[in-house]
Amino acid sequence: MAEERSEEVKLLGMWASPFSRRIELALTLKGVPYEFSEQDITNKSSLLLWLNPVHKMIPVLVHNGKPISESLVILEYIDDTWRDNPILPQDPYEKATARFWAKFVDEQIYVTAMKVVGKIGEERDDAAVEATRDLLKLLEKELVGKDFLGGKSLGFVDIVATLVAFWLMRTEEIVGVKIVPVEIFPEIHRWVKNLLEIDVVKKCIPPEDEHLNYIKARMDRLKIKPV
Ligand SMILES: N[C@@H](CCC(=O)N[C@@H](CS)C(=O)NCC(=O)O)C(=O)O
Repeated sequence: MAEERSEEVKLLGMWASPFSRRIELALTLKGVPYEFSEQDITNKSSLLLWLNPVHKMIPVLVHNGKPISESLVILEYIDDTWRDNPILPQDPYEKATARFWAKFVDEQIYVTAMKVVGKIGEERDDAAVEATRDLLKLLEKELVGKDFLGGKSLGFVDIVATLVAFWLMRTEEIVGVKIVPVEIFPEIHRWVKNLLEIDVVKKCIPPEDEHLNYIKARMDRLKIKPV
């Protein structure tokens, strides 16, 4: 009988972080057991600083003692290491396209939306609501005729864009403005419904009330006023 290799998979994360949640989603989708280590990002542990000395951020995945940082890099590592339920397409062009949209979500949508929700030392920027919508319109177009950004089933870009569905769209209530109104973004709303029909997704998103309280407390702490 083949001997089963014991693996250590540990995730340094934070329950309310969309970056951390996307890693939990990928691991759960692939059925990889892991240990979760909740981190206080306002008082970083020496373990986190040691494992991610460059960015000093969660998430960090530790696989058999080796740390991997940056959620997009971690997702690809997970897909390369545990081959069941692939999240990235095999075709090189489709794979490059998925990476392109994932970067767009993190480098454009998230960065712009943070100007609405606020970051330490930053004033809220009202024009950012419109700027965020302009970017979301590009994602809206990508969803026409598709159940998921990955096509017929949940894929890499969907996992990355859960940030829009379960962070950005949740903040609307607190920010006081509909950033993603259904009249302008019917495809995005249809996609969120599709996501919520997947048990693994439901299992891996932060509980709504606690999450809203967390975002609100953070905005209060940063003295960011609703729109
Ligand atoms: N580009 C990073 C972003 C991760 C990130 O923003 N993590 C936040 C929590 S949501 C963090 O650790 N913040 C601590 C800090 O900024 O010092 C990734 O994709 O992993």
